[in-house]
Amino acid sequence: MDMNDFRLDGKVALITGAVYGIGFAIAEAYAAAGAKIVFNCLDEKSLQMGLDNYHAKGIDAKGYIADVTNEEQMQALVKQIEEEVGTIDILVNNAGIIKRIPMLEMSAEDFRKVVDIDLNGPFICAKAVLPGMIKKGHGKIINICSMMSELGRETVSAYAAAKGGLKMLTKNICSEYGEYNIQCNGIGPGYIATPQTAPLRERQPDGSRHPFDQFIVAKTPAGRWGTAEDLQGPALFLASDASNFVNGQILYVDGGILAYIGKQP
Ligand code: NAP
Ligand code: GCO
Repeated sequence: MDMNDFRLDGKVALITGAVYGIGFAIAEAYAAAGAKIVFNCLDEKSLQMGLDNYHAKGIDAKGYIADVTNEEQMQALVKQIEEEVGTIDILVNNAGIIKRIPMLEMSAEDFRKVVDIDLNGPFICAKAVLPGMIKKGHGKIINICSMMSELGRETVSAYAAAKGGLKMLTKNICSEYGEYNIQCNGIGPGYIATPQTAPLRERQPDGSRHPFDQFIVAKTPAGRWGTAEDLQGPALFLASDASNFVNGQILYVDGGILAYIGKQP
């Protein structure tokens, strides 16, 4: 076992939407392991925020404005990265949104928007990077799935449908491109304290913890919300040569919540 197998020296990693949150934490870990970091975002404001965040951590990241749902933009972005940085060795499909709306109140447009970003986006981005990976003879694609790739809950129908689909897209990319030494795996974070879940952790008017916050902590054997940093080790493993025979798997990083039926009331 060579511990250098966990290094990413000289590798080019594109982490979509990695301005803050989970994507940013994964990029930090990859930079520490030697990777060149590239991220995309939706507008100038996010681009500057991202560059400032990376600069504050001493990371020389390159950022570009491109929408993961726009195939033309992502194809052009990948070509620009290949010219300016190098062929992409690692893609993390991190960009994603959630809309918490009961199905009967959710418009088809809202449903489509969530699926477009959370499922079509990863398809578009994987399709853009695969040719370069095939040519190079190796590649790593890591899809940020969710516990909702396995479970449903009220108000997240679009998100669960998209993340369930992302689990199967992960298995299909594995099946179709494994022969080119390309590994495609997923990470399924549990409940992680980021801006995306901030509404579920808001203090109540009386200062008490949000009922959902209390529910999740009780349902999680680890007895806490996850942090974006909890995902760094698993993400590094799946991006490194240490996982070259791991393909089509979803690695749940959830504090044990998926394994646990919950305490008797
Ligand atoms: P977040 O804080 O909301 O960050 C998501 C990032 O994606 C934002 O920077 C967002 O840009 C960007 N983005 C959204 N749509 C985009 C598009 N069309 N093109 C490019 N970038 C886009 O989310 P997070 O909590 O870090 O989650 C990151 C990923 O992990 C998501 O896929 C999420 O579903 C998944 N996940 C999160 C949790 C959790 O508990 N937090 C658990 C499981 C899975 P803006 O800043 O412009 O909105
Ligand atoms: C929700 C949460 C979850 C988490 C995550 C769990 O509203 O239930 O946002 O969906 O974001 O996906 O793995």
